[in-house]
Amino acid sequence: MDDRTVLVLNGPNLNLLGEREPEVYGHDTLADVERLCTEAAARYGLTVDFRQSNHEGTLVDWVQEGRSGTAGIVLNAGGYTHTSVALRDAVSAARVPCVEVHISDIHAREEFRRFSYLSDVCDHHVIGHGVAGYAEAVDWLAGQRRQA
Ligand code: CA2
Repeated sequence: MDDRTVLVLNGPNLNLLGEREPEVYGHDTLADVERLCTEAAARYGLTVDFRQSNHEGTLVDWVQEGRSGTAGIVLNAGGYTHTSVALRDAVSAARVPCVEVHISDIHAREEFRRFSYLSDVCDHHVIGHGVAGYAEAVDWLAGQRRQA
């Protein structure tokens, strides 16, 4: 990875996207989301490193990997959003901008989804815009580079 790479990280169960709960998460698969991110990044001459894991420690390792020397991190931490101090600590150690993304509007769902351990350590948030929110996150990171 280098400073033209956007690291896009997806947490638990996001590999199931498009298979269940289309009324909440839509019909796109994670492969579709990767394509969306890659296309958005290409408009700015950026590349995407797109990953998914169901494991908290793996996500922590990946945030640490991308914490410097990249164009930034887009993070949909899935269920770990609402539980993980470890992921929060990893994000707070990042020296590159981090964007929290959620496909659904976590503030309009069950009470337990309303709190995010990541919200105040991320620099920007795209919540409830469907999978298009990932492309918006990439756009925002590209904008940050122009301002730097
Ligand atoms: O809205 C989001 O993007 C979430 O981060 C998705 C997580 C959920 O735990 C968060 O509260 C909000 C869950 C992703 C699970 O995705 C599934 C996709 C299809 C079928 C079942 C789960």
